[in-house]
Amino acid sequence: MSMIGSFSTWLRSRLKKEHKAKILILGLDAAGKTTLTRYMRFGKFNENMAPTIGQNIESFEFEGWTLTTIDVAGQAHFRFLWEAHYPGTEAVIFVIDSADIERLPEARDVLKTHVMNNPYMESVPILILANKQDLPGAVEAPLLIQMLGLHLDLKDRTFAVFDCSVLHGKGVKEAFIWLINELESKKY
Ligand SMILES: Nc1nc2c(ncn2[C@@H]2O[C@H](COP(=O)(O)OP(=O)(O)OP(=O)(O)O)[C@@H](O)[C@H]2O)c(=O)[nH]1
Ligand SMILES: [Mg+2]
Repeated sequence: MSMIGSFSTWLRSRLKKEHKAKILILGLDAAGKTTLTRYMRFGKFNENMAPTIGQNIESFEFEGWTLTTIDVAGQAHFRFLWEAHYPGTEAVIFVIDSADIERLPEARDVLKTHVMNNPYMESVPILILANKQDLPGAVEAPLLIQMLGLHLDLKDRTFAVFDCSVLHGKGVKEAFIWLINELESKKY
């Protein structure tokens, strides 16, 4: 093989390698993490009856990337298990049920403890999904940012909040495109 040929083979393998990312999906129980994961994996909404116990690990292709998602159990008594997945996380998705106003303070506390104050998450892009926008009374991103104080707490971090409804498949793709762009800019 010529020098140019072997260089381009090497470059291709490097590029392929770089187009992989481990993404941790966090959030309270019933926020929609597993529904999101299945939507990305199978391309459609599936009614997910069972709360997660432990975690679901899925791999799927998106915009030329191989994304491995770790969708954890959100119930309070399982949250200690999240720690095992922090090392090597390249991006975090925090899913919020934006129609469940009563639990927004809890979502904020969990976000603060497990993402904002987590040394493993210091330089990873943070995608916050304001999910369940199809439900009446769902809080939209600008208000959610105010209510959770994200404009203050995350001002030095790479983050974005996207409105979405996994049920209707709205806003999900756009949010993942933002994440991919952030990953691209970190890897090159
Ligand atoms: N209306 C509506 N319901 C949704 C949406 N996304 C998820 N759900 C529903 O919310 C419920 C909880 O979804 P899950 O995906 O199991 O939530 P989870 O965050 O994985 O919960 P844990 O596994 O307990 O941490 C299910 O009944 C879903 O069908 C959405 O965009 N709109
Ligand atoms: Mg789940």
